[in-house]
Amino acid sequence: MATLYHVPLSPFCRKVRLSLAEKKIEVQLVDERYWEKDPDFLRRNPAGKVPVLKIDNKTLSESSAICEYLEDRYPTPSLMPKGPGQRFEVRRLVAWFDDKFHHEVTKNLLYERVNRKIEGSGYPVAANVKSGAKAIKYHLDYMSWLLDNRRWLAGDSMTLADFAAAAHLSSLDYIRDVDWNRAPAVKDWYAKIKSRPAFRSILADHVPGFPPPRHYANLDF
Ligand SMILES: N[C@@H](CCC(=O)N[C@@H](CS)C(=O)NCC(=O)O)C(=O)O
Repeated sequence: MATLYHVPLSPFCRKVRLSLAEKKIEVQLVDERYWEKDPDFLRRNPAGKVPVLKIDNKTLSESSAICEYLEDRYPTPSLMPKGPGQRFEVRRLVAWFDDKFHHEVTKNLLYERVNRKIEGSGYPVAANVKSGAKAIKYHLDYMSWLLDNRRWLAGDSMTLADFAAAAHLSSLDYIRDVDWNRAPAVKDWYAKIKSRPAFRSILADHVPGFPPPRHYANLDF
């Protein structure tokens, strides 16, 4: 069986968990306190970051490289379209969420409110939280604009782009930082993706000291 070293609210780990679950690959989850820099962990990934996936006698890191490995090795069901233009769009959007959204929103909200407390690195910096709360509005509006023209974020089918976005938004929803009323199209998209069996384990997450809101695991909101 595969083993994923992760932290429950990490969007990068969640993206990999969603890919594994959608492809029905059984996985054992191991909580990794990456900030403690355990030598065994650093041997598995010298970059010192989660996720790390052990599968097929390999130790893999970097969430997008992992997801593309899974796509190549376990192609069904596919989370990547076939055409070069569509594949480009999926990769562009995965980078949008894992780079831009992560820096502007996830770091400023999730890492300030949750990671600082768990890692013992002080109180949230109010200016960062304010900046994240402002930036998420722009991102929700951008997603709404995409979803006005498409069924899924990158086109007609569900892809890794949807999992990247849902991974970030689900972690932020866990701490009540998503104003779903601002973006009905995004809310509908999230309700659709959240009701997939692949999402179950993510909706069952409980981080001690941070109880999720009631709607977090509610499939109809
Ligand atoms: N580009 C990496 C980013 C992973 C990442 O930043 N993970 C965070 C947890 S959400 C981490 O392990 N941070 C530890 C560090 O940066 O030292 C990926 O996609 O896997």
